[in-house]
Amino acid sequence: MTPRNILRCGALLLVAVVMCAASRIGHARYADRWYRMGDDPAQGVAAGPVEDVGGGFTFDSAGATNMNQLHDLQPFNSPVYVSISGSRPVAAATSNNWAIQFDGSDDYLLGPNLGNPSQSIAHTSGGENYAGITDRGYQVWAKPLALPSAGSVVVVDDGEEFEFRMTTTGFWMPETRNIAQTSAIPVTLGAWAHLAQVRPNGDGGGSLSWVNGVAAASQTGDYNQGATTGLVVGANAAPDGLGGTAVPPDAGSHFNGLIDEVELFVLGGSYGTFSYTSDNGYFTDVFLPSKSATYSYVDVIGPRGGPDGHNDKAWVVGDINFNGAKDQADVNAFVAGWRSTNAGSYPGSGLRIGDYVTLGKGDLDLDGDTDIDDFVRLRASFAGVAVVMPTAEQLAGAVPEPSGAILAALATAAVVVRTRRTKRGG
Ligand SMILES: [Ca+2]
Ligand SMILES: [Ca+2]
Ligand SMILES: [Ca+2]
Ligand SMILES: [Ca+2]
Repeated sequence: MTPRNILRCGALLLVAVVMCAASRIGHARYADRWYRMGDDPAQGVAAGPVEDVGGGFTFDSAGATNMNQLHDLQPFNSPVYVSISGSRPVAAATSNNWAIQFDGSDDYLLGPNLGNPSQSIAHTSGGENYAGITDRGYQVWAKPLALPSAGSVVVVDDGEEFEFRMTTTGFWMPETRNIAQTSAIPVTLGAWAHLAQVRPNGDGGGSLSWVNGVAAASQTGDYNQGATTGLVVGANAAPDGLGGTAVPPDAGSHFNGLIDEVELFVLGGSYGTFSYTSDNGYFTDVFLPSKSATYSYVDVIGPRGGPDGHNDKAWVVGDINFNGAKDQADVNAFVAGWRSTNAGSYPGSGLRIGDYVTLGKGDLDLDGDTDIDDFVRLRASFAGVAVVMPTAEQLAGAVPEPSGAILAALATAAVVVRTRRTKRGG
């Protein structure tokens, strides 16, 4: 037993029992890794070089000891633990007190990739059953302190399949395989940014990225199957030609700033379907609590049973104005947002994606626009709720073309519904 496992064994026994009792039902995202960058209860961190404390590695907090579920990261060239208790990414997440700072010169962390979960170390070592599971994603907080002087630098690179970069000109840049997309979202130095990149639904579901909860890029989602290049945090990952990871990473690829709460997760199959409103940590942890006390941050449970570093509060389906309730204001917001779109606001050739901005305009299916599909969802989510719903004719009148024919058909359906209700009521 390693020193790390001895440290953790007692503390996690209870957690493991709770985990067994807890159901995964209701959650989609299931964390395969959770790098808290010093906040694992068994880590024993002090400010200073990562290699000097807690056994020398930084701990994976997703899983139990001696189960082949924990895949720690090895530090190279002395990235350091720094206290963030005065400037947390999520102020209300008070169990988060440490992050790791990278010097932008040669610091990085290295561990096994998640890649395709069915080929990952957790599955092949028997730690998890990811048979048939190919969907995945990650989210991370990054606080850049300086832009690169040339090229672009990397916050996280999972096996050279999925990565997030930052450009010399100060824009976030998601990359899938070797295709990078420069987003329109600027980097703010000295501020925490939430980065998320998700492959939610097979090759056809794309590789989708958000920065601070806002759509950043949409790319195609197929893999290089069987990638053995590692997970690198703070620099670029590349194959070494021998089945491993090139070390040191590219000299110009090192991130200058803080990185925290790196979560790599699996999706699909028994884990459920990705949902932006429950699986994007910026939306659940920062955006929703900022809108209503109904959504204020509480974290006592997660997909593995215990706290997971994310708000337990769920968005009320149909709450378009985010006030915590379904009411007439949501319907009015839908009408005001009718036919709006975020087309052209982000790069890439993948599926159209939405975010809290489009959702706030009625984009209930989160494909970036507010159209007839969203109206169908609006009506469904407000069934039995006392509101005045627009008629399809009114929506059609808002923008007569090009949706007139579809709306005319819906208007007929709406009349039928009203008639039936009248009869049943009588
Ligand atoms: Ca942390
Ligand atoms: Ca939680
Ligand atoms: Ca509302
Ligand atoms: Ca939509």
